[in-house]
Amino acid sequence: MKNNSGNIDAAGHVTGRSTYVDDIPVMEGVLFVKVFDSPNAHGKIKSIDFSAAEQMEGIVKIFSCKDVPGENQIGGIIPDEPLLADGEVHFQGQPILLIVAENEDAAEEAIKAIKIDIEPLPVITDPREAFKQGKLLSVSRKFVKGDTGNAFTKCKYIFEGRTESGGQEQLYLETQGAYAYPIEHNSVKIFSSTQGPTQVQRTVARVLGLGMNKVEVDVPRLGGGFGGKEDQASAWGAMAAMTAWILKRPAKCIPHRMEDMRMTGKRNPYSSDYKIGLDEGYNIMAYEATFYQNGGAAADLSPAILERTLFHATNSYHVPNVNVTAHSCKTNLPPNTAFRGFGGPQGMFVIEAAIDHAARSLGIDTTLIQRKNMMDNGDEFPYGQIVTECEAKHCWDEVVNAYDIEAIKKEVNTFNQQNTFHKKGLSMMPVCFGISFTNTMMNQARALVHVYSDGSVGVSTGAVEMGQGVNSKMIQVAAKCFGIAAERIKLESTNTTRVANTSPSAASSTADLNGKALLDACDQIKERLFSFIKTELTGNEEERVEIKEEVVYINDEASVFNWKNLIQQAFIKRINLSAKGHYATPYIYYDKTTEKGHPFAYHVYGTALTIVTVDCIRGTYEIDEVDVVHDFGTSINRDVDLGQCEGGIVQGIGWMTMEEVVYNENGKLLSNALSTYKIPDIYAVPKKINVHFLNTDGSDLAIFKSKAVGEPPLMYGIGAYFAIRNAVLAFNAKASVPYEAPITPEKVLMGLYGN
Ligand code: LUZ
Ligand code: MOS
Repeated sequence: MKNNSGNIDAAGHVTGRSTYVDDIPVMEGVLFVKVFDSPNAHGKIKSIDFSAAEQMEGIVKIFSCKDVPGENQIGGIIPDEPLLADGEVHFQGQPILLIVAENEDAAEEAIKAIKIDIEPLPVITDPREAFKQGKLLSVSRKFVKGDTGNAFTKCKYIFEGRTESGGQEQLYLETQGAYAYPIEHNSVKIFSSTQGPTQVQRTVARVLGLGMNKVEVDVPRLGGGFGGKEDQASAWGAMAAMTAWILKRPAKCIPHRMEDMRMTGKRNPYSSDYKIGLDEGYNIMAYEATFYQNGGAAADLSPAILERTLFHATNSYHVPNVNVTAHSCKTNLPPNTAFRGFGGPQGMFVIEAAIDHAARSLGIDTTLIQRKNMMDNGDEFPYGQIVTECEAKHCWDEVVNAYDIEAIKKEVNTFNQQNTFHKKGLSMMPVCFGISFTNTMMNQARALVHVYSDGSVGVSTGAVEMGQGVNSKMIQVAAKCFGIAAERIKLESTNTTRVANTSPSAASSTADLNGKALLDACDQIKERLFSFIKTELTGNEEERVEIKEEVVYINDEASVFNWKNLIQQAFIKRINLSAKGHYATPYIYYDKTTEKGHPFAYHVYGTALTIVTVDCIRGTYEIDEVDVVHDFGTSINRDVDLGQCEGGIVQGIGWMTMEEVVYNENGKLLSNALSTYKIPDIYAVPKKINVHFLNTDGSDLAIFKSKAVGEPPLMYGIGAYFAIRNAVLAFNAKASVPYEAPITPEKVLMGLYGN
């Protein structure tokens, strides 16, 4: 890895040497834990008989909710979710029993011998139906700015409609899982595939009735998280830990792909109503929306996701009058959860649909309304934060210029005139995404740095490496601060004993929060070293000291000291070479009673132009090109940032086009394997992705002004939906294509040949 680019993990990944939870050598006597999960989506457990199963060969123990030593509760935000079902089941796939066996095959055989009698209760899968019946997971929320009622009376044009957006399976390459073993003093150590080591620690402590200090969680790295392991890794950690702690043997709990897909929650589907009002100049004067979030059977992170939907309900637009409401609806599906974007994409899809609806009805270009209403510095978000360092128009205009959109529009029109059975469509998708956890408390981080006496450096932070390249960025932060080579620095695993009370690696904020905490730790050590040089080595307090490429410069002149011998000298003189850093994002606050405040450190901006071709005989489509101008600030690692951008775009396109999560009316997941749930493969990705780095400084609240990049690019994928829809309408101008995502080839065909 160079000091300013590349990914430290790349070689390990391509050679198969990177270590994941299931690669950790296990101790002798390791037990395997399998979950017996509910076959019904809603019902009362009348009886359950596992006596025969428990007698089978290789079975060590079967645990039910009665065996949970502490609290049978894993709900993170709201305590509404048992670890093991107690009396009732609320979704298919809900864990009921833990089968502990000497090997996995034995556990699988035993599961077949379990008899359960469940009295069925009514199953709800639709969020609007749940809302009608008053089944809500948390309090509803409403953001209000101005007065929409009054504004609508003055609007020349008003459009109302409804949208649907589907779920999305995180489909991390590595499934959920944990490996745990008992340690002395009644404690337990867990290796977990989690974005939130502290979440796992807290949940295990609660389930075992222990202090958090008796639970150590270690995370080597993840084969992807995408939000699916922000909260939902805790159950698997608790199952492994409970087994290990009670039976005093090591235990592993790692579901297979189909078990993972069946038992874990996904991106929240949304059903939404909108009303948009424009004046005669096409200025958006008022916007109202009601969001019905399909939360599933327990709150999980849905209340926080709901909030972010409202924060991003107006995307990159300045709207003077806004009234948006969101309901988190309780259904009999696995608890839905975080997924890259965290409710933001769901909110943005609705206003983009509303604008498209208006433009189509008025017979004007959608881009005209979009550009005309783009926000700028000094505008106020509906939640009270004032827009600053705004790059919305810059990104948009640079797409228009750099990729020559007028020429592309002409090409598309010419193509559509010359071709009967292939049609092209294009769309512009602006994105404005707020960076910070919306829960102010979570915007804090810590780091621990040891400089060893030989000059090598060990770094621990709360950041979890899940393929996003955060370890590379952390090494860069330490290398840059100390002025030393990246090779000198080792990034340790993420561990709750070394760095406590961590926020999950989420909200695109991991590099900012942990990077700034790390910088604080490195700065402390550097200060001690510099003052040591001035007082002990040169005796001159006034001197200017710097370390560049491992050489110590005094008043801009190279000295006899380099990093290595400086550290040796400092150690001999008993200088403290370790430091703990802390960071808490300044300025941010939020008042939930007024729904106003300044929740975000800064915003990330960008715009994507998407061009597609639809095969009007087969209903299939190809993404020809996605051209992006993205606001990275001053990127510290262009390789990693570009990878995040491309990956986000493809994942967003998958959500909007081919990824279709299907449950039947009994709450059974039908898209339950890789054969029935399709994500973009190498043939489905855009033929070209161009990413243009906007030329800007970036925010001081971003680590070295390198802006957060994890989630914002996902929302460029929304553009694919509208580009495909536009191509369908180019074939059949009377087509009825409801604003329902994903726009699968089936839906395209219905649009092409419907009335
Ligand atoms: N997780 C969370 C998130 O707890 N709060 C957030 O605001 C958030 N945003 C994006 C992704 N995960
Ligand atoms: Mo997330 S959706 O775990 O940042």
